[in-house]
Amino acid sequence: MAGEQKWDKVVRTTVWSAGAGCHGGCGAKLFVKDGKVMKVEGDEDHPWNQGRSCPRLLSLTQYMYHPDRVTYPLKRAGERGEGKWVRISWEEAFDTIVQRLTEIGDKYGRESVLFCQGTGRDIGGPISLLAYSYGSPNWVQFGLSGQSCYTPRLVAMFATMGDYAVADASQFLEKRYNDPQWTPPRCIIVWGQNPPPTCPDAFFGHWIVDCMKRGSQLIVVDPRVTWLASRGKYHLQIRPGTDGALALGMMNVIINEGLYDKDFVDKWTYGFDQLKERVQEYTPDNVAEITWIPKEDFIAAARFYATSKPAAIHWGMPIDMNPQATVVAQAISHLWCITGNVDIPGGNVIARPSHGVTAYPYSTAELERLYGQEFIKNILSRKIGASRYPMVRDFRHWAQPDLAVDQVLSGDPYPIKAAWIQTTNILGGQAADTRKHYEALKQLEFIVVVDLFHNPTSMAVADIFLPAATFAEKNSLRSWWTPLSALVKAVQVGECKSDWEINLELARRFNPKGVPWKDVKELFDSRLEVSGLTFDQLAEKGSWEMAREGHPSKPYRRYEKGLLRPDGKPGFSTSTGKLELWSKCYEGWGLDPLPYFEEPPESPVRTPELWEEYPLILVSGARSSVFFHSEHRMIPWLRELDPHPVVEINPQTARELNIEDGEWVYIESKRGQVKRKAKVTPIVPPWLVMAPHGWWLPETQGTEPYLFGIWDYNINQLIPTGCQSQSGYGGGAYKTMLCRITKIKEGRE
Ligand SMILES: Nc1nc2c(c(=O)[nH]1)N[C@H]1C(S)=C(S)[C@@H](COP(=O)(O)OP(=O)(O)OC[C@H]3O[C@@H](n4cnc5c(=O)[nH]c(N)nc54)[C@H](O)[C@@H]3O)O[C@H]1N2
Ligand SMILES: Nc1nc2c(c(=O)[nH]1)N[C@H]1C(S)=C(S)[C@@H](COP(=O)(O)OP(=O)(O)OC[C@H]3O[C@@H](n4cnc5c(=O)[nH]c(N)nc54)[C@H](O)[C@@H]3O)O[C@H]1N2
Ligand SMILES: [Mo]
Repeated sequence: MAGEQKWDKVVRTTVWSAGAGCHGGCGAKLFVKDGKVMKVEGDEDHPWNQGRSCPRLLSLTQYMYHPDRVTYPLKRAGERGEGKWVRISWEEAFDTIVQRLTEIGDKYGRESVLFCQGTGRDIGGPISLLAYSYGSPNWVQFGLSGQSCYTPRLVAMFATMGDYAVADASQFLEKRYNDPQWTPPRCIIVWGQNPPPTCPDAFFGHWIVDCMKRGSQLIVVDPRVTWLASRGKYHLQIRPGTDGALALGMMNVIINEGLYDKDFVDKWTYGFDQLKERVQEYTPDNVAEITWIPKEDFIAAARFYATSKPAAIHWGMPIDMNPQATVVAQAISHLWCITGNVDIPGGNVIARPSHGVTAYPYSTAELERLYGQEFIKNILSRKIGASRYPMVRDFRHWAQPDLAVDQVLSGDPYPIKAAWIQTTNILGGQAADTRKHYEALKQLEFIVVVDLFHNPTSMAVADIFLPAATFAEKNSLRSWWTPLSALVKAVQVGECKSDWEINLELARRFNPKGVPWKDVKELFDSRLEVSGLTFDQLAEKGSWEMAREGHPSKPYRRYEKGLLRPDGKPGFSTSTGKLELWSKCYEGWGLDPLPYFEEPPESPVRTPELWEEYPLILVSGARSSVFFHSEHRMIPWLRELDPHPVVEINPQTARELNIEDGEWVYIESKRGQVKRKAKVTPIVPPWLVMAPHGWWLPETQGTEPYLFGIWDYNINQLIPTGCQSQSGYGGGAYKTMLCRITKIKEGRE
């Protein structure tokens, strides 16, 4: 092919949403020939991934052009669950949806429609646009018990700091590790997260490895021996759900030994004396007993963290799934506050939407302007959970998921009659208590699913199925910290549309006044106005631009420069202007303003009689490095790497139970049982088993009653709902249940 132009074009874009699936935000190059993506590479010019790409990105073409992908709108032909569908046009789909949702809204009230999303892809914008334009306050991550992903961390940090902070691996700087402003953290605590195989929340595992190459030493807090744990200076092998006690115990050591940053604490924090008093209850002996970590280990780790400035903490979702997650996250954020590791190079830096752009309207003022005061009042009062939980009422616009499913079933205080399901596989992995969510969804009169493939949820309950685009097939916008990024459309597949296109069209039909934009690009341009860039300009820059020097979205030490507060004064964006170790917000919500520890709902300590019958702690859902939640099981390259629904069992435990590696077993709890293939591995301690979530078998029968095998394999059947803490956010028991393992006898499989 010498001299011949091999590709028609190479499109530089941002990886986010369907395809790879993740929250990542990598830069990618898509090689296009004859209207098809032929090859994908990580973009070596992108400061975040610097050319790297994950297995899902590398298999993108298998995903985009998969024979099972749904590429035009469908209408259910037979009964729900029969798997009979007919092709319809977009026009018919839109007309039917508008007609049905209008009828239901007129009869039962607009709040009777749930707008359900999954994890944070580029869905927050389109789905809130649609829900609010339609007039429902019930935008919800349906099934995610306790809203326990990310939200508890966010609220704890906002309550403490007025902002959100992340470990600084130089990601805010274009030159990255070579930028002279940056210093590597001397210590990084990796707390309940396993970043190398995952791509969690706009932070990459390889950043930690890059920091390690530059001298960072690790403290890893994880019950499993992860790759990073095996390379840590300290590995604190914690009993799941006891992280709050550990954080308080570490503060006990740091404060009582005088290792905190006194000047910083005096100048910039509020409530230190009360915190000091509170941590006295958490003596090293108590904490060792609670957490099962030898006290010498966490004392040494606490000393190391406090004396290694700059030090950073990088944490994960098991914190959000902790009982009292908002309290645990508060305690962990106090660690960087009392050691003065706030917004300094190599510490925990404040992360704000790049250039001040928000990809969708979410401030109350903006929402009021678009949808009117009456509607905002409605959100605050009618949103499910708002009247029970002040935190749910005031922080973010989500409805509370555990109450939402209960309300579908009870009709109390008002009926729920329809659901719009977009970017979530509720029955295939998001929801706790799968059966309860199945019963609830089955009751609804009308359900739309917007997805790329059929899955157990769409098969069981969809009336209309709308085909969504992958990231390679759409324009979209991302301002999740820096850089400000564009997703740039490279190709079209079938009749698929982006979530933004679908929802903009429907939103306009429901509320022409609230939707002034003629198309998605015009909407993006209006969101981008504060950056001085248009969507096309951003796309032309290779799809990203880093935050600009002097802007509040660019570190460091912004609290000294008056860049954080609306009044332009130095300090933090809290009511006291300080880091609130005693939280005024929590106090205002009727919650304890200081952190404390509470046992998980089921545990050897809280429910000892249950522990006798079910003597293993069940952690579910540690991430697979090839799959994203319930996705990608149909992608050949990925399935080959992770072929079976497994359960990790320690060799000693397996021996006691007479179980060999690779044998099929039951995981049983008081709620039921699922099948798994034993993976005998010393990664887990003898008292714990770990079962990945999101398992269904796309190669098997999708129709009722089998539904691709969810009743056999979906671990979420063993996870209860209703464990949200007093705050309403957090506490989903996905990591802290009790179970036992039994061998599947001959003939029973
Ligand atoms: N047992 C257990 N369960 C868990 C967890 C756990 O740790 N343990 N983790 C929980 C957590 S933290 C989360 S966030 C949830 C996640 O739960 P979900 O977000 O529901 O997970 P996915 O399987 O990724 O489901 C997404 C669905 O949306 C489709 N999809 C993907 N991208 C797009 C897109 O851009 N547009 C559209 N329209 N559709 C798209 C996919 O094909 C898939 O069917 O799962 C939770 N479930
Ligand atoms: N490849 C891939 N990447 C993903 C996802 C995916 O499905 N696949 N999902 C995305 C989503 S939505 C999320 S929320 C993130 C989640 O990603 P992470 O935050 O990394 O969450 P997990 O993988 O569930 O758990 C991380 C580690 O915490 C440990 N752990 C379990 N329970 C506890 C506990 O009680 N305390 C402590 N200290 N540790 C515990 C587990 O052993 C595991 O090694 O990943 C995102 N990235
Ligand atoms: Mo998540």
